[in-house]
Amino acid sequence: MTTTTPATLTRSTEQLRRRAHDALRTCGVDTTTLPGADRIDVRTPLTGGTVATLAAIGPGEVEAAIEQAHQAFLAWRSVPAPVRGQLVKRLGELLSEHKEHLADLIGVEVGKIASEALGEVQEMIDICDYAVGLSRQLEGRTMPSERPGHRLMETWHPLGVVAVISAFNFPAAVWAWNTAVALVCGDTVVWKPSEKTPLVALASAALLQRAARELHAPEHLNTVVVTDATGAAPLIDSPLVPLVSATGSERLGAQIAPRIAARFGRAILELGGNNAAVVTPSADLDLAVRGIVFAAAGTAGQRCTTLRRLIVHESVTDEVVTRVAAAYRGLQVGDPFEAGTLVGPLFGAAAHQAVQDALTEAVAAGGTLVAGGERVDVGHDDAYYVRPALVTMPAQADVVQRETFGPVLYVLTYRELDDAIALHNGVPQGLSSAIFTQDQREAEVFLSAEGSDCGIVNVNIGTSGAEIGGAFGGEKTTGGGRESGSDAWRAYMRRATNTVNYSRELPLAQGVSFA
Ligand code: UN1
Repeated sequence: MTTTTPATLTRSTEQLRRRAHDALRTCGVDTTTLPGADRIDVRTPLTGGTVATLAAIGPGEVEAAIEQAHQAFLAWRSVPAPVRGQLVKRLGELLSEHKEHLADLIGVEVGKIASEALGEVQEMIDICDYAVGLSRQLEGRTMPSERPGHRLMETWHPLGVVAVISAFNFPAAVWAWNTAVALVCGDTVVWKPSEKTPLVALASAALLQRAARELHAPEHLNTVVVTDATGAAPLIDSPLVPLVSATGSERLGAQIAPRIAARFGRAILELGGNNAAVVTPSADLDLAVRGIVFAAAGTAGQRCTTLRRLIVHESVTDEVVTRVAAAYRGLQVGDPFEAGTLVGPLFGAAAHQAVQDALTEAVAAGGTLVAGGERVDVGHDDAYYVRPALVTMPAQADVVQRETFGPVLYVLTYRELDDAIALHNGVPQGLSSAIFTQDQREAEVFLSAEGSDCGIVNVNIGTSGAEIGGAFGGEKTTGGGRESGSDAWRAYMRRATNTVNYSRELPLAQGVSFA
């Protein structure tokens, strides 16, 4: 692809490095004190330059961290849940206080625009609020016993050490969803952030540590392990880790799920998405276009919930394509710290190559590149900025079946809603989905059992930007896990069914007599 719109980035790697280190120090992190010998360079996608060098740890140290977390669990599980909630309350306050510092780190490490980086931190604050309330609502049921003088009930107990494995694109919020809930549930956490984005992880963990110290909570409730896949092996394999909550690619899920299953561990998997929106003839197109552009081009297409497929009724396809293409041409691509920028960098050379390969494959399959796809030169060879791409496709193609983690939106057309739903569900993944319509029948069909097969099904909003109050996750190769709100907390606890006999008899269930 050709290069376009030279817009030299005035910010230097050195300025970004200083910005990151200031934020880290303010959050209480000393980056020189991590153990281990292997060094990891943290690069900013803004320039491609190195902003920090950290020590990586190996499997032995990860195992030690799990052991410490297990010891912490043995103390933490006996602290009353509402008291555990107080720790999460303090964490939420500290996150609010340091909102801008954390957002700065996300900006430097991931390349999110300021508003989205602040939004990610807000999501962390929101889940803390949610978890504080939850700490007084970890309720079990009481069911009628079939036997006289008996009570049948369920109690929920802390589970143990939770391994949280998070991806580069939400380097802090996904940890917070898991950890705020895990902590009030009485669990402890060992967190492996992407080794490419460990800085905001260290800062967030330092804030939690400060909260724990202030409230005299046990040590080692949450430990960050900066390590690679080899180092992280004990998180997958250790019997001291009853739950692994992992966010990443479908490939990652396929590697770790059988290992966790082999030891009868639990997994919450949040893997690939290939999210689609159906646009029907009755859709409010002003609203639909705004929703589509944010969902497809926001975060430079690097959310698991990013809109990747548009399934448009043939009567409105031309108009939708024209309007989305026009909106794409108006998007400011470049320095994410610059006011007005809506699309920051891709996360490195591999991400850029994946986008270019997908576009080549789409065109070879008969697709037409209507807008975008070209690299934007900002004066740094190792920084990869692209204009969001819009591609019309004559029919289904292999490339449309895959998640390409960048701003590529494929457009397919349909005639009957049933065909749209078949196209929609005809991919391996099942995370998020949307329909734009003003026809209640169409909306209800999409929401029904015969409609979208995804974990998130929206009407008249895009596929991304879910609130923390709902359960978050998806079906099929997305992995089936649920995190965040609603009753997702139950996965972080173990259930005990209790039958209590308060009579003087011993009636057996099912009327069995044994005498
Ligand atoms: C992710 O990309 O892994 O719904 C998480 C959203 C955000 C979370 C995305 N609340 O887009």
